[in-house]
Amino acid sequence: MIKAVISGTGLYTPPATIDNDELVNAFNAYVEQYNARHADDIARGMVEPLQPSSSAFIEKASGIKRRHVIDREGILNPERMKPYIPERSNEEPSVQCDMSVAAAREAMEQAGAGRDHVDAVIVACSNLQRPYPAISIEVQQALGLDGFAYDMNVACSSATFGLQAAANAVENGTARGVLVISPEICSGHLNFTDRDSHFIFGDACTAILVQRDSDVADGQGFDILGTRLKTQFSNNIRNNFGFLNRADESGEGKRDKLFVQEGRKVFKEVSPLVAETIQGHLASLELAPEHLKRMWLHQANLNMNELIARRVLGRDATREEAPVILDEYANTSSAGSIIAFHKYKDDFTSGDLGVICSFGAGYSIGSVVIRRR
Ligand code: CO8
Repeated sequence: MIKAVISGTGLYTPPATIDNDELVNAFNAYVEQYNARHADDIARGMVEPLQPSSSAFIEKASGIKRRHVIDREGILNPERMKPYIPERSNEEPSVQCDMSVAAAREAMEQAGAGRDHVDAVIVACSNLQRPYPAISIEVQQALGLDGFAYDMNVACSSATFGLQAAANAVENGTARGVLVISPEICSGHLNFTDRDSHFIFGDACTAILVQRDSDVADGQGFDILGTRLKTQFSNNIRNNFGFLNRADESGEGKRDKLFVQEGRKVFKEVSPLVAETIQGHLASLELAPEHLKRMWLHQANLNMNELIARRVLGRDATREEAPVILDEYANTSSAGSIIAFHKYKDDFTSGDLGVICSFGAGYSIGSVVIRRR
């Protein structure tokens, strides 16, 4: 029987960063300009004045200190408040293809896998820069791979859902080696003029290579012991951007065509669901939380992760048990838990157990239990 193994991971981090003070300065300059522009209507009570943001609030409410972004200048320009990412011709690689190739090459190198060992590419992320042709097929060509490729989107859980699809394909023999790549350009869909959410997201791309066990050297990589996915419909994280927008002009430019959320509700509703999903998943594998060396959790909010880890373990988790990368990267949607895994896995020795767990819009939760070979 074929078993699926995570044999390598890769990460592309955009070089540009924005810290909280820089982001807040740009936001507050925008607020001042807006309020000055609408001074008369504000005085007549016809327009609500905008409130300033604060770095202290951002760090306390979320744990985020800075974020990496594809473009800094456009986001920090109070006249613009969105990234500037120039369009490319059809003859050039797309932005998401470039990010994907960088992360995928690192994953293949780490695994020691050549092109002959990889025959499927899943690009799994929250926001795809075009509907077709699939970004994954472009990546497949750029990497010189045979086989097949497809894109998928389950918001923050795209990478873990992609991991289940990859493990299934390897175990049932429809693929030999599958790359799951998450090129997250969250800055493209973040409303930088919205005080409640302007600080939440950053950009990054991760790649994971899943291979059949017989292709991976003994003692290398992580056995996938099991995957568990859970979805439950909610409007609390939503983005109504889509191909039907042009069919009703009245919706153009409205707030709901970018990321919107009820952050408090998400926090309250998702945290217990995640803890239950991890506990149920471990129990189904006849494992207990104390068997885990590490939880690589989705990186949206530090307080949320501490609460989830406490619920799973029955006590506070240490930073070694539940590593944090959101201080440096902010929420990179589906890339977050994989960045944590990529950066905090090298101290594992044979037999050590861990769980990768994502959660987010949908709601969607993905749990992947793994064991160092
Ligand atoms: N500066 C200063 N004060 C602020 C700010 C600010 N920027 N923002 C809000 N406040 C004020 C509010 O006005 C409020 O004031 P008052 O108490 O007087 O009413 C007070 O601060 C508290 O506000 P909140 O209750 O909103 O603050 P919270 O403590 O709940 O923190 C968070 C807000 C950080 C958003 C928190 O609720 C959170 O992180 N929740 C979880 C969210 C989450 O995990 N979401 C997952 C979404 S990601 C996902 O699924 C992927 C989607 C696809 C990606 C798309 C890319 C763009």
